[in-house]
Amino acid sequence: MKDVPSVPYTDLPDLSDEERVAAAQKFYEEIKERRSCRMFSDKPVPREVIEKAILAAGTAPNGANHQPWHFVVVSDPDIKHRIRLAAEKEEQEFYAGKAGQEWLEALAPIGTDDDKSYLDVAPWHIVVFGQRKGGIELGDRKQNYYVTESCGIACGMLLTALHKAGLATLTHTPSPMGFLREICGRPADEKPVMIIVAGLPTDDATVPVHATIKKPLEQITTWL
Ligand code: IYR
Repeated sequence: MKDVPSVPYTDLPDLSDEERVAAAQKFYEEIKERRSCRMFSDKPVPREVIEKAILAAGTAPNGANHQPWHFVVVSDPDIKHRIRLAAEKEEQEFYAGKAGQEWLEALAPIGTDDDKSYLDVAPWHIVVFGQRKGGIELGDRKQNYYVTESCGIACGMLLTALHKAGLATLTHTPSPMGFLREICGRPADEKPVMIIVAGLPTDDATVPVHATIKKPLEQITTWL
């Protein structure tokens, strides 16, 4: 490593091996209860929860530390409704055949359709944009790197932070998503990545059994 200005790396918890295993197990037990929720209550959730979750997402590893993301947080019912209508317009075509038979068959056990009424109901939409240009200083127009990967990791951390705060979430990816740029007033060099819908589930919310089946460790790992 070259000699660049540096600070000590000291803030990792000092755990025994047993404590590490227990901590990893505890987090697994927590995060395996995360679900993609499509049945939201309109119960309000404080803005501070969303702010802190976005701060957590903003610490994600990313290309050259340019932090190539922007989060548009929508609670205005009119804007949420515009997003719903535009998303449903795309989804109508998608489910009417644009997706193709194989994709529609893959989605059948999840039971999704073009009704996105939860977009009106949930208190928060977090629309995530990847910035092709930017840099660390406000107003920078440098090239950004690994924008897709960086935003993907940030979205994962955002979902995790929201789940830990007791919120239900949904990653919603209408296709194509260009309309989000216009509704959210973002520039042409930003690419919509996904909408993260956040709020509380209805009292009688359910999730498809299909979505609860997770591959075992042996199937998702190779140890060399
Ligand atoms: N965006 C659509 C379709 C959809 C696609 C995938 I891949 C999913 O895992 C779930 C849904 C929709 O939201 O209905």
